[in-house]
Amino acid sequence: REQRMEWWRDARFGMFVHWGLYSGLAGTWEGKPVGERGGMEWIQYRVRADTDTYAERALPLSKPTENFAEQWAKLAKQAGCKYLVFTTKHHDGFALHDSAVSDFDAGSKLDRDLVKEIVDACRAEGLRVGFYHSVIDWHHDQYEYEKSNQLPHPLKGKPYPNGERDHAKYQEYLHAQVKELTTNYGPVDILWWDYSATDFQGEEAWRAFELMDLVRNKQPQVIMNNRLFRIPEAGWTSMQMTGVAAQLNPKYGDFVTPEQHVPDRGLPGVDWETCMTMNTTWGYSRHDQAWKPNDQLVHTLIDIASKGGNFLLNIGPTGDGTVPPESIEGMQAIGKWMETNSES
Ligand code: FUL
Repeated sequence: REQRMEWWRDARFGMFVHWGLYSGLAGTWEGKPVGERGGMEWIQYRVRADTDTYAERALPLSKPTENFAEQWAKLAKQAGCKYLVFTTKHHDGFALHDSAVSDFDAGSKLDRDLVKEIVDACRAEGLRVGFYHSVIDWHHDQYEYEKSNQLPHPLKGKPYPNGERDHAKYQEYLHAQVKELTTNYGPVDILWWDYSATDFQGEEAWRAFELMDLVRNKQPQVIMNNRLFRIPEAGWTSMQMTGVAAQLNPKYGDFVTPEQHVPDRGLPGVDWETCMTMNTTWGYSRHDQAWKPNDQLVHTLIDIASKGGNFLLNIGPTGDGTVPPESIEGMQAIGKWMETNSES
């Protein structure tokens, strides 16, 4: 473990990318803003749309340009990031790769393999690559929302449209897609799971240990976060982790992920990575203009690095993959600071 963590501990800074069908919708539903603030990658949930309606509206708006991936990778490189983590699938269930087990994927809907395009672009820039993969899946017809206790599903209170569900079938599907992702794209450096909400849910809801073994067998060097579990002894390592120092048992993952905040005194003895947005949403919204000033971003990086953590800073590109100008400027400001202050 010490050995495989080495590059990650040195890396300090990575770029997070949230891109999916929500990006095309841009925080807008039926011509109206869904809200000015907050995670617009959850827009399907926010408006309570079923998958067909959501996809029908989002798909025509979600078509990446030919060289979108190079732009992301170049930006990351320029900013001084050592790795890039992107959404292979978010909670809406749309897979960015060409999946043999799904027709709700980029292969079927866009005739593209976006995972391959992004991975290739990252490698060309010498970046390490991470897959954010949501175990929550609002689209799958056998996914039991009760298993991820945290959510009323988009059709809350209504019975499942097609009768009883068999969650084991969803688990098969989840494992099959993760197998594709860890088999067909060369080395995967990080598996960034998202997420479990209740204690010990990992096993029951996702067959989490088996899932981790599958990944570890295919990718012996991979580093995984611990979001397949929420376990008392690890603290609430996702979302709102407060000052409680997480005692991470390695069997639950390699690092913990404070979200949108920096632990006051760091987390001594634990590998951690703060992930953060530049405005208030992970997925693109044209309505969110609450951008953090560039110098604040630089200071956050310094703060995190001085406390021994990593910084995973998010961009939310538009439906065609374009990075918002404010995000480009923020990333470049960090890049400039790094250049001026690096030793070599
Ligand atoms: C959370 C998700 O629910 C958000 O949409 C986002 O992806 C964040 C990084 O993780 O758990």
